[in-house]
Amino acid sequence: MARRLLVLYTGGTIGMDHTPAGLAPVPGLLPKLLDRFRRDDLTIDVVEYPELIDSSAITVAHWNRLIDDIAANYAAYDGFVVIHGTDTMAYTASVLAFALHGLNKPVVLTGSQLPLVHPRSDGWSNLADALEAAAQPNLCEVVLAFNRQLLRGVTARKLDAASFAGFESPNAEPLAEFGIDVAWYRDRWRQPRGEFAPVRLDESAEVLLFMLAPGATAAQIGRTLAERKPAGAVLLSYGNGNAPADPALLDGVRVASAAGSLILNLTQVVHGRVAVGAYAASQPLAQAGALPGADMTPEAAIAKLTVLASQRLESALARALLEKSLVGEFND
Ligand code: ASN
Repeated sequence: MARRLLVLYTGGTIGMDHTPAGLAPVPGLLPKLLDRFRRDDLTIDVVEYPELIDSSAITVAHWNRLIDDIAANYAAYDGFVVIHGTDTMAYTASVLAFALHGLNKPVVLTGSQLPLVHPRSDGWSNLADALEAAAQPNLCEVVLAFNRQLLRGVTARKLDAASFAGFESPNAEPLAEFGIDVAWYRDRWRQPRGEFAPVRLDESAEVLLFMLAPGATAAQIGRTLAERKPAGAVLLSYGNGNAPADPALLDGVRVASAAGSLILNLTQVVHGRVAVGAYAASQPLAQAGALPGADMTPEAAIAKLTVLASQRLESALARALLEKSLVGEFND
């Protein structure tokens, strides 16, 4: 029987064309171009979103629409392809991975660096690989198909805006590589867990991202944390999770944590992990209440905090879940 795939088209460069203001999405263009992929063993339905966006404009409301569309069509399809701009694709992939509890089918995000209408577009191969992955019977996670690689959504980052190799998983291996033959690394794929039970996001939950820098930044981060007491915050510290023992920073982490804020300490370095205790300079943040985020990507951390905050869990449970790998976000 033919595999049934649903393509949700949200926007991005892949379906753009030149307009007087620069590249912009053109309604109707991409669904027509997708005709090229029709074949007997695949049924492909396409939903073009009413407002096609450059993914830099993505909001929590857009994420809820994707979650709702996948949930509403979950039983009717074998796999899903989300066509998305590259700028925030890693964030959306991460949000879907944490929100789609018990996912038992592939959800594959893709897009391109050059539009399909460009003669050298990378979009054709990305789409071909995404459709191939979405038709895999034993893939039950959110992944990203790009530049002939299949990456786990929660480990992928946009690291290059100037080449076709837009995405990498800095701390993880790919789940497949597409060549003349496809190398499906099935031993790296996650096993299905539990019943499908998607979580809708709380659009009012405040989740913030801060990056440390020498100078006035540390104290400013502390003051903002103390004032806002956000539902969640990611702090990109140095190296293996080190930070200055700045009294305003530590006080902000302490005050916000005591008020229930979930604060994750991640490193601003692309490769490697937060390891509390590797350096003495990692201890004060931990003692003030920040939890170590290991080698999670910042995108995955924002997504995990957004989904946990939306579930309104008791604080001890939320903190325990933050320290556990839920969908492959930690890599050792
Ligand atoms: N600005 C575009 C977007 O994220 C970039 C792309 O898709 N290559 O929508």
